[in-house]
Amino acid sequence: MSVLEKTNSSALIALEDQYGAHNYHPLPVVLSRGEGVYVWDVEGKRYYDFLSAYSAVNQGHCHPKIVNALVTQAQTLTLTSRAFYNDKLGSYEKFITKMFGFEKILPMNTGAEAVETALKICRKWAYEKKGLDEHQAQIIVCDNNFHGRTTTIISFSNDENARRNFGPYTEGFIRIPYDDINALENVLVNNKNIAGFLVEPIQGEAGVYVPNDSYLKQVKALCEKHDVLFIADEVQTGIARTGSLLAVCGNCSCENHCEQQETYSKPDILILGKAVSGGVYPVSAVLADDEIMHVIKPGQHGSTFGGNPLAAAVATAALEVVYDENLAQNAKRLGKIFREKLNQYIQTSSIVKLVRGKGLLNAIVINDTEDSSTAWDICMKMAENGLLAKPTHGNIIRFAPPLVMNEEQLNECVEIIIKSVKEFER
Ligand code: IF1
Repeated sequence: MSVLEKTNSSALIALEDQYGAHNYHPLPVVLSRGEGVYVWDVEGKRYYDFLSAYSAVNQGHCHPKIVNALVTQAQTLTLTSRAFYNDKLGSYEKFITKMFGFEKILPMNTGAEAVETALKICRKWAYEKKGLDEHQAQIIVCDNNFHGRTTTIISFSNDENARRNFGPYTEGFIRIPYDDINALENVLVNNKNIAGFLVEPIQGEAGVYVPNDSYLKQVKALCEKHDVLFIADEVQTGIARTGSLLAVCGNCSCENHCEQQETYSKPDILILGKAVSGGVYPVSAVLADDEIMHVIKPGQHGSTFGGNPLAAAVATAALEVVYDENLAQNAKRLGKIFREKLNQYIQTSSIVKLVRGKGLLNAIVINDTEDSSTAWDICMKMAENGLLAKPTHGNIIRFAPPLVMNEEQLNECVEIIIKSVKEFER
């Protein structure tokens, strides 16, 4: 590119503004390079990435092992469709099922597709195994859920901005309060047509809500008792983000699947996305044991790209990195330090109300109204100071750096965050 062709941030933002649909409101930063915990904008300014593409880049930007797998496989074979076998899918399927302790995987591409897949499997299971009457199956979901943006998924959202004027909506969902085991039991006892319960082990978009320690254990027990499938959406919380391999692992921070752990609440259906590929390529997965997965027969579900050899090679490498670099343990350790340091600051702060989260999925709540611009303004200030994060709602800021961060970097980041927030103290 010649010097004359080089464009700056504002010109690139103007391009997107003119030619792209306005379905996002990004921070005005134009990124052109990433490495590990860092990204650089087109002017060459370096930032710590505290969003990690919504927890997709857990392994860090452009991880050499993952990129190498991508390049090598891209030069060999990328896509065959599932009309034929390919030589990468089977070994990936073996690897990921062993890693997470399930008998089968159904490979897809995006998180929303994987959620849709789980809903279809759940309904079919309910009719063919549980014996519900046709068209009667109901799936329980939670208030303030976020599971993606398809027409069915937004049908059971209560975020008016996400769902208004996209109707008519898909039927068959019952919404209950999150982290409320009595509400779940109440529906299960009074409704015989329940097929499953779809839940985020920690609610991300809602503002990083960590449920009661015993919630998921109780959910599992209740689902078992009422012959209902426990479906965990770990698209955002999975792959070491919360300091364990999965959020349903509870307080165990080993990178292995260890079912014997007392804190483990094994879902009947596990939904993964985002960091399955380290953010290098869209890869999602639905995992379940045979008796559930067997309800899907040829022609009943699939996707042109799902399970392609490029995805299989990339995902295998990305999941290996979780073991290679002890990402769960690192997330657990650094997350504790992060919350400790911010809690210390909060003691004397009038602008930050609290910090909450698990592992390296955290959020601070700003002492202002939901419709205020304070969180946005703080994010702009942090960007100026070299750290990128995005508000979720007007008064909550989510912090989710790549899990390959070290303690020294984390300390520097905490300093940037506190220094930025301080300018808003009243
Ligand atoms: C956007 C939040 C994150 C998810 C869970 C499924 C999906 C997601 C638990 C769908 C996706 C995203 C998508 C992103 C914003 C975002 C998000 F702010 F909404 F909460 F991650 F933090 N289940 N989450 O969190 O996965 O189809 O997108 O691959 O821009 O909509 P997808």
